[in-house]
Parts: sequence; C-alpha cells; structure tokens
Amino acid sequence: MASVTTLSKFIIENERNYPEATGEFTAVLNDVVVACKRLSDLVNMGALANVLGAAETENVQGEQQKKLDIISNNVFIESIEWSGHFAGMASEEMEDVYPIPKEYPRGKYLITFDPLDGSSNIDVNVSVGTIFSILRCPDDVEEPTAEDFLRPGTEQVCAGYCLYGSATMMVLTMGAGVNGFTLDRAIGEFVLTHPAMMIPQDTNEFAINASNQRHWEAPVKRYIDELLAGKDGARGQEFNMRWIGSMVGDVHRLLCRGGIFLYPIDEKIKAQGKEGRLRLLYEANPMSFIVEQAGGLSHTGTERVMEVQPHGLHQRVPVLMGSKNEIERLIAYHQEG
Ligand code: AHM
Ligand code: MG
Repeated sequence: MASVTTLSKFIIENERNYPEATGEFTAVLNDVVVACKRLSDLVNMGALANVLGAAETENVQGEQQKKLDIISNNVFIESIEWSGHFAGMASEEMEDVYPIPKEYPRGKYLITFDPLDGSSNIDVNVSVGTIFSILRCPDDVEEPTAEDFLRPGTEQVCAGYCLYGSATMMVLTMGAGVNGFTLDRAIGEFVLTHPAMMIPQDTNEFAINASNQRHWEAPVKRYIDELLAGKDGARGQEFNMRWIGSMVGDVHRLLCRGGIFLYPIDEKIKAQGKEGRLRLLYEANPMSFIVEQAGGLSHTGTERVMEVQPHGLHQRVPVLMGSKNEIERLIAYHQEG
C-alpha cells in the first residue's frame, strides 16, 4: 500500500527541522483542522442539515448574515477555545475580540478567521471556504485586546484556508512555501496531495467583479481594457476571465494554475466610506501570505498588503494578487497614475 503523508505527519516532520520547536504548533494546527473538518461536514450536508438560508441578524459590517455564517463561527470557536493554545481570537463575524473563557488555559497564539468566506454562495451550492491567520501573542499580554491583533501581515506565523469544493482541501503556509492537503473522508485525515504549490509568474487568466467596471479607478480600467482587447490590443494575446465570488475558490485557482485576483478600491466603495471590499485581518493578510509564499505578489496598488499597518479589527483593503508579472504591471499602472 502506498504511504501517505497526513497533515499531522507533515507538520511534525517539518518541526524536526527546527531544534527549538516544542511540537506545540502541531497541536495548534490540529485544533484548526478539527474545526475545518466539522465545517466541511456541515457545508457538505447543505439543506439536509437545515443550515441554509438567511439568519435574522446582520454582522458588525451591517451585512446580512447567513445561518451558516453564525453556525460556522460558533463551531470554529467551540473547536479551539478549550485547547490552551490560543490567548484570544478575532472573527469577521464578531464585533470585538473573543476572549478565551476563564475556565480554559491561555496559550501563546492569537488567531483571526473568517469562518465561512463567500457565504453568498452557500445557498446555491457553490464552493465556500474558511480562512485563518495565526500570530504570536505578545509575551507580556494575558488578556489580548484589539490592539494586540493590529499587526502587519508580515508578522503572521501561519496562514491557511480550507476550501469546501468538490473535494475539501486545506492549503497552508508557515513561512516556508505552501502545501495543499485533501480531506480523505475514508480515514478522516487531510493528506498531502499538492506539495510545494507555486503560482506561475505569467498568466492569461484574470478574476474581477466586472459589474463594478464603471466605478473603477483609471489604472484598473486601463489594465482590464487591455486584457479585454485581447490579440487586437496592446497586449497582443487573449485573456480568459473567471469569477466565483468566493475568494477561497478564486485564490485556490491561482495556486493551481496561475492567474490574478483583483478586488480594487473603486468610487462606489469610497462613497460608502470604506477602504476596500475585503478585510485585512481575516481575508487579505492570510491570503497574501499564502500567495507570496507561492511566488506570487499581493499589493493594494500603493503598498504591499502585508505591510499595511492595521488600524481596526474590521479594516478593509484593496487587493491585487497573483501571478508576479501581471501584478507588477498593474502596480506600475498605479504608479503612472
Ligand atoms: P464575505 O466574507 O461576506 O463572504 O465577502 C467576501 C467575499 C469574497 O469571498 C469574494 O471574493 C467577494 O466577497 C465577492 O464579492 P462580490 O459580491 O462583489 O462578488
Ligand atoms: Mg469573508
């Protein structure tokens, strides 16, 4: 029988490369893995689990929550709060930092997460995912506050996403490349199936919500116009477009076959008093860490996403990420004005 590398085996073997590692990180990730397996099961059951449809609540950003947004947030918290590995959590679905309940020990890590990203896709049975980012809690902090979470993405020690697609996949980085694991339901384990994932530097595929076209700023308009002009335009080649509306699914495609994913700032977003569409701490930073570790770039148009100094838990940022040469071109268009 062929041997398999489970996610736990992979992390343990990886930790052996660092003599100072205590093995604790294996357990930390294991908490997240259990949470994602439970969410995979819920998403997979769909209507059978009576979890579809809208809830009667809005989240902190005034967006209609889905039943599964709330359930998945609770499942995620419940799966990891007791373990003693985390000092605090922050979620896209909760206004404030979630403190670890008094009855449980505190650990040395902070976690931010979007329990179910792309939730507008839930009811139509299109892929959704969980995104998470792990930071070290400052040594002298017992009860972390929002301030302790406001750290640039460059300080992340681990980031990952779990894609609930036709297969469930966990894609992870701990700062030394990106690896993908597929959930083998027969044995209940994530198994290494996509080692050392790399985003090709060049691509002919792009992802953007084109319904916002009339609101885009000049550099984005110019760039997309050139792609749409295909062979007859300045680029002299054809480009293809894909938009799932689930960042996890769209970014996973970049990791598998290259491409770019864009959610730029535009006039409509500005008129709403927002700085972007996607959230820095729950979506942009973890995905940027993964994309950069896979050889891609992630930028706002004015700075590297992971160097943005956060000022609020639910802060949003513009995101331009993916194949290096295309993102560099788009950054250059921003610099030219
Ligand atoms: P959500 O966290 O409320 O699900 O919003 C984030 C999602 C991303 O997954 C996706 O890329 C984007 O919103 C889609 O936006 P749009 O509705 O403009 O297509
Ligand atoms: Mg989200």
